Amino acid sequence: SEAKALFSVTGMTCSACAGSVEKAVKRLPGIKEAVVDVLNNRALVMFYPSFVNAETIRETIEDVGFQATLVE
Ligand code: 9UX
Repeated sequence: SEAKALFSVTGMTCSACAGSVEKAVKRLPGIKEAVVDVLNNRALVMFYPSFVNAETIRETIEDVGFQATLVE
């Protein structure tokens, strides 16, 4: 089954920032979809919990250079 995580991501100031976050998250194993909304500072990720978890996704976003917190 799949799970969904919504993150608040601060520091993204242009659409290329959002693209970098999407690309990094999608490189992780077990990601079904990642959509990053630069205007609302949100990243929505659908994933398979057998392969990856929300904390790993959050750390991946931070590795790109943005602060990320799990919203729900
Ligand atoms: Mo846009 Mo984001 O020029 O780090 S890519 S601000």
